[in-house]
Amino acid sequence: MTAVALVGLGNMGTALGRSLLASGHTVTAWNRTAERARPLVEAGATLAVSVAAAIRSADVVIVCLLDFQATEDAFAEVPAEDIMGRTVVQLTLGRPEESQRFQTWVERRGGECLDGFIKAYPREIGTAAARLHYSGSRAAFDRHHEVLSAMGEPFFMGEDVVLGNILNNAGVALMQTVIGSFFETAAYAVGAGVPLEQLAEALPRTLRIAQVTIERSCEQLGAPELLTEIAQEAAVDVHAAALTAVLDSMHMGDADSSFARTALARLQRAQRSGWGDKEIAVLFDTYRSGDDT
Ligand code: FVH
Repeated sequence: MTAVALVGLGNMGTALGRSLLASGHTVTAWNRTAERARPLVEAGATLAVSVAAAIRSADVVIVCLLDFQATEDAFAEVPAEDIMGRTVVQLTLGRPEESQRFQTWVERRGGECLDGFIKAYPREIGTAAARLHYSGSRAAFDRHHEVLSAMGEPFFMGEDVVLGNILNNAGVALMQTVIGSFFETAAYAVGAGVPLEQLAEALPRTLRIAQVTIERSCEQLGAPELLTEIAQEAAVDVHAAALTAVLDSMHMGDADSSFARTALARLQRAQRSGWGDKEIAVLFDTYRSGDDT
């Protein structure tokens, strides 16, 4: 059993607290709006009067606030000696430089820092569906494996906080783009009469094909000789012809098609570069150049 301080009791912080209590750890929690702590206190946590008081009661400090400005506000009054010898696990989402600055802040005060990324919704925390990626202090990760495991499967990415942060940002960008594209597609299909239940059943299956494409593209990008091979699954020309037909159909209705049009522009750019008979992984270079025409 470990004494944990939990800073931030929003939707995610509260879920983290519940999973820690369920695993037998003690939780002393702080939230800017004390009223919001009530559900976790009813579940067995102790409410601290300040961030510093919560930290002093614990070996491990878990932070889950809206952003790093909120972290700065919350930690402004914490004396350096309260951080000394403790592990601070920062689960707030932010920019790479913010993660790095926070790590430096903790280490200068004699603490160890882990920057973590939550790959789950609050309802999944503490279940097998939740995975949390960590970077920063390997020693802290190993020492507190039991606490970290209470929240979800812990996965260590490396000591470089910035790389962990960037990988997480890539995941967030991918997720938001996929979801945006889902709504665009749903607006088209529902507007054309497809029942929502059929949409809910069929579209997630397409994500499986997207997953295979991501895995295969990573494999090909890691072995550039594969990129020059003639496509064996689906060539850029095939993707472009399919999406052109889809867009013709989408344009018959009123729905927005900006995601699909952007995707087609990329495929056409690859065709202009002479890559029409290659696998879709060749698109990577069109994104690296930063020119989106
Ligand atoms: N919810 C999710 O599914 C995602 C999953 C992936 C990771 N995120 C990140 O987790 C962080 C917290 O997200 P959240 O969903 O818990 O957010 P809220 O429910 O809005 O709670 C926000 C907490 O932050 C406190 N807070 C905000 N500003 C300040 C401030 N200036 N000083 C001190 N605390 C502040 C807020 O306090 P209060 O409004 O209740 O007083 C909440 O405790 C986030 O980084 C996600 O990207 C979640």
